[in-house]
Amino acid sequence: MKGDLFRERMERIRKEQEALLSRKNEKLFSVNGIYERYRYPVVTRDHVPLEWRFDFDPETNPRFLERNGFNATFNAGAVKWKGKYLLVVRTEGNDRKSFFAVAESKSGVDGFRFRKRPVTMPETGEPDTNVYDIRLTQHEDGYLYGVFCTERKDPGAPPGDTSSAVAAAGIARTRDLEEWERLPDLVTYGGQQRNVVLHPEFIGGKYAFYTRPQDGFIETGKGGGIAFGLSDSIERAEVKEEKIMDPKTYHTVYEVKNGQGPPPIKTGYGWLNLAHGVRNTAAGLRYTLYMFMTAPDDPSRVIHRPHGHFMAPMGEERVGDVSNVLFCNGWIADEDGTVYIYYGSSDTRMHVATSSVDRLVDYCLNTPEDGLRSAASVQTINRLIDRNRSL
Ligand code: M1P
Repeated sequence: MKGDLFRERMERIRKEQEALLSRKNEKLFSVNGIYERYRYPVVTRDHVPLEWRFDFDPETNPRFLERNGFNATFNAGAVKWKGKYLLVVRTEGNDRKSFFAVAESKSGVDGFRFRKRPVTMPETGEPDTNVYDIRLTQHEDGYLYGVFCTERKDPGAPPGDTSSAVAAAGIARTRDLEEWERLPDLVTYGGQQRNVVLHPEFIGGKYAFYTRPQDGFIETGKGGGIAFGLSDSIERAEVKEEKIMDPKTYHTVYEVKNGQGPPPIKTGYGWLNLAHGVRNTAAGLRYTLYMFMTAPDDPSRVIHRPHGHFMAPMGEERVGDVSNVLFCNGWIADEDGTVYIYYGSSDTRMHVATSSVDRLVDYCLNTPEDGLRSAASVQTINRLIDRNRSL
């Protein structure tokens, strides 16, 4: 009897997961024309391999119960690797701990399957409590780098405070996406760090980082804004000076805080940057994605700043563990100019949208800037109407 239960449940769960993993995705028509969303998320917690979740021994698990549950799969770094689209997914267990796990696909829009085991990320002398939100950079020095947030309990927290944490940028590198070499965490002097990204090229012979100095774990305080800084070394990375290149700004989509997304994409017009901006609302924080372009010869100088959000949560994206959040730390620019934008929704699941380098350049060059006042927005609309009426 018990053997039947084991077999029935196992077969059903395996079959349902296989149907999910082999489901084709469908590109949706886009009214704005700038990018296309897809019908289904590309990685969800239901994609996590059954071997990581169930004890397959009928003796020790006769009811085929899940032993190790997963809560969410989101905020993935991305890279094209040996012809496949790879996501290094923030995979979060029911125990709240997240770790990195590689999921690969041949198409980039469906068929993502996790590798056999999660990434074993080495630690420094100061163990990480939680690691997340990795940005992958194929650096011109020949390594693939992962820069991620490492979170540890705040040693200065008063007794009874079991929540305060300290965030810093962990750095690791690999040549094969199997074995990772952990390097010392990035040293900065502007407070805590999340959303740190390594620029793919040397700048004046130095490693360049996008940082986000902030006073506390959640609040940026007098910090905030995407900053840029240089380091002589990557083995002992240290940014002595962080220059704010994209400040948080009153009454924009990045009024409360912002953070660089994936490493920027190089184009003939400048570097395409994708970031997240955060504003406050009566319903809590709202995270949207926005873009800007930096100068070809100086990635710390913003030359085009389209107004408002580029993508905001829609439909089921709006709801999850932390609702009303879009977050992107991975995109892939393919050889044919297609750009795969991988984004997490509401700290719960991963999606893809596709665009092209040309369309994203067009968006950055031709979307009006934020005039920072309602009257300026009306003027912008009237200019467009006037042009259209003169046609
Ligand atoms: O919960 C929303 C996001 O919050 C943090 O981002 P930021 O540091 O910009 O506030 C991160 O924890 C991120 O993973 C999360 O999606």
